[in-house]
Amino acid sequence: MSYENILNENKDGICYITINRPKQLNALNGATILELNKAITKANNDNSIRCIILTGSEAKAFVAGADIKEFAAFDKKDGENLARQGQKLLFDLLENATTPSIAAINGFALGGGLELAMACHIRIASDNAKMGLPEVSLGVIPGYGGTQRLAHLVGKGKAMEMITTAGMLSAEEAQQWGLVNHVCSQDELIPMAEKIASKIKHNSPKAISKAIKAVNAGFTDGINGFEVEISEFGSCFETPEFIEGTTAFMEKRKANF
Ligand code: DAK
Repeated sequence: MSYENILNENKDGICYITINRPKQLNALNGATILELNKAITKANNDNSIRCIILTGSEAKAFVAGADIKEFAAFDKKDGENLARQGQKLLFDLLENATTPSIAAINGFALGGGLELAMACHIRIASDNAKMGLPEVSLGVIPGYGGTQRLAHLVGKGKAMEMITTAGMLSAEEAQQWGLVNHVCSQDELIPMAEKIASKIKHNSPKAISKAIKAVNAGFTDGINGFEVEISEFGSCFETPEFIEGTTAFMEKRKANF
């Protein structure tokens, strides 16, 4: 499949997706959201893919936000439609994907860009990265899940400060706040993501997908995460991967999932 706004490569069980609109600092327009939807859906349906690494092509930017030039002329209805469509097509898709994803934040992750990183399961950042939700400085609020996911990740008080001040965090501050798991140099960013992915690759994909579902359930209104955990835990016992995992342990060898 050919794309205009992203680069996509599969290698050794990892799907690399690189947002590639360097002249606009990788700002997310509607076309890019659709291409990301296609690439993520394809990776998620491919059993040979064990992890998705999402990054930006521009040394300076992961994604500098939603494309301001595109949404500048929107009215109330367009705004609501795009928020609903975008959340479904990209942000919820990523968060609920059965394949784990790592956001490798290589520069500015602002607005929709930070929202995209927050929809990934794991976030790491290079030391030049800058993160923020500057929407209120433009007269809007975060519309791709940012008001919810930021509070889940850093807590309500810090989320309120970040959103109302429209300020940016350095990579180091983002790590202190719990927004990213690791910080490294720019050169080390993709190797570090690959190192995490290679650990993921050794584990049962079925169990990982069930664990993602159970963790997410705890952050979903009206769903009891503990109940989902019980049911997903039980369903593991029906999987060939459970048999392989436990057999390998007893035979003192590495499991082959
Ligand atoms: N959209 C479109 N173009 C962008 C862009 C963006 N978000 N960010 C940067 N660019 C473009 C610039 O316009 C410039 O293009 P030319 O003018 O050269 O044609 C080019 O990228 C390089 O940018 P700069 O010259 O500004 O580069 P600097 O290094 O000087 O500054 C910067 C880097 C990241 C600090 C600066 O570019 C900047 O402040 N960018 C805007 C950051 C921002 O406010 N992002 C938007 C956050 S609000 C919605 C859902 C969600 C959202 C909106 C609607 N609906 C459901 C409707 C989300 C909104 C946001 O993301």
